[in-house]
Amino acid sequence: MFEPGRIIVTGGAGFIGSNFVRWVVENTDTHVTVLDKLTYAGNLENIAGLPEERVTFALGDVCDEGLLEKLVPEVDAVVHFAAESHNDNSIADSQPFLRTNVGGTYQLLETCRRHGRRLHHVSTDEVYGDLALDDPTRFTEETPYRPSSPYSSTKAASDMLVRAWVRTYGVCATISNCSNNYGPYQHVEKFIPRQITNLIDGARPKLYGDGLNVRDWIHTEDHSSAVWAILTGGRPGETYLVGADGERSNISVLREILKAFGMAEEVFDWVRDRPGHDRRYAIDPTKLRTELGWVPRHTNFAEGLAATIQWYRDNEAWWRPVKKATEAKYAEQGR
Ligand code: NAD
Ligand code: TDX
Repeated sequence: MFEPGRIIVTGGAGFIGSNFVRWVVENTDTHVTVLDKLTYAGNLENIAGLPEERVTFALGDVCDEGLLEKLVPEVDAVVHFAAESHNDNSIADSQPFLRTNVGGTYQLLETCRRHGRRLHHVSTDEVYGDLALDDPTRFTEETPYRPSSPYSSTKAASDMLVRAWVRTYGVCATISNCSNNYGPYQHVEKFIPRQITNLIDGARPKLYGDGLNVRDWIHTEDHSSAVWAILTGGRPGETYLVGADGERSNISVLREILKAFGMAEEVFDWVRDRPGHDRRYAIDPTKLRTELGWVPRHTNFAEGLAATIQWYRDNEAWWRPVKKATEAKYAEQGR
């Protein structure tokens, strides 16, 4: 068992990173240094109120070699969430995705190599491309990489760098590839928060294409416990898939949200499909469950969704400042 006293969490002011930081503070004694550039997706509010003796904030870029040289030697491990994370943005402008997702992971690997520090690299199931709706199989750790979007191709590239640095330089690293997260603090550009906040605003939800695309939903708190299990108990050099058997079509998720708002199920707009839109993602989490004994806690999607809707109702001050600009960007894309 690896028991880190101090870790860096890159991207710890973003959606999943901040939920992970909160999980670490609540469930362990480990000290966290959040390293975050505070892009449009980062928000210090996400980690506000956490005890100062447990969490330190460092404003900076994962591509900044000099900064990593200062921070990394002071900790036992780095948990790497920082990324450009939104597919639609990657289609509009892929450059920041190449820079942060590929270049940032490279700098971290090099720094961890020089100082013999452990790295956990957080990645996505999107590196495996998509499955047909009627395909009985799910992604496993053996599925070949077949990314479709600029975003997923940069995440695939970053995974490949990690694997190469493990094999060639013996860097002590693990990788997790997780399915779609939902929960509090998710940016309103993403599917579930966008529809919830549209409805709060009296605007119509927007569904891409035919709405039959399937995503495999996991509550972000279950992703946090999985990352901790892999960081502390995973075998160096190994990849673990993270998922909670949460496959649902977009239209069925949207109908659940509409129902929660007491709206009729056809009150939404069909909008232009995303170019290259992946059809279906599905994770087989057997390795994580059997090897590390991980089990998800949020297995009732309806309950998790209801709590998430309530969170957006209660925290309008958190999302309101970015809602208008997010919708303006979508309007430009015809979505
Ligand atoms: P997010 O966009 O909400 O947050 C990203 C964070 O990284 C922000 O705080 C941002 O400021 C920071 N960041 C961006 N570029 C940076 C840079 N160059 N240097 C330092 N910080 C930088 O993303 P998220 O949805 O929380 O995703 C976090 C990680 O999890 C990503 O690596 C993503 O690929 C992965 N992931 C996400 C999902 C999902 O459903 N959202 C699923 C599987 C994997
Ligand atoms: O308004 C919308 N309407 C709609 O139908 C939006 C924003 C999305 N969609 C569809 C597209 C997808 O099929 O909903 C699905 C989910 O979309 P996103 O929230 O953009 O997520 P996705 O593209 O599936 O990627 C997410 O999961 C994997 C994260 O953003 C990635 O960071 C992660 O790697």
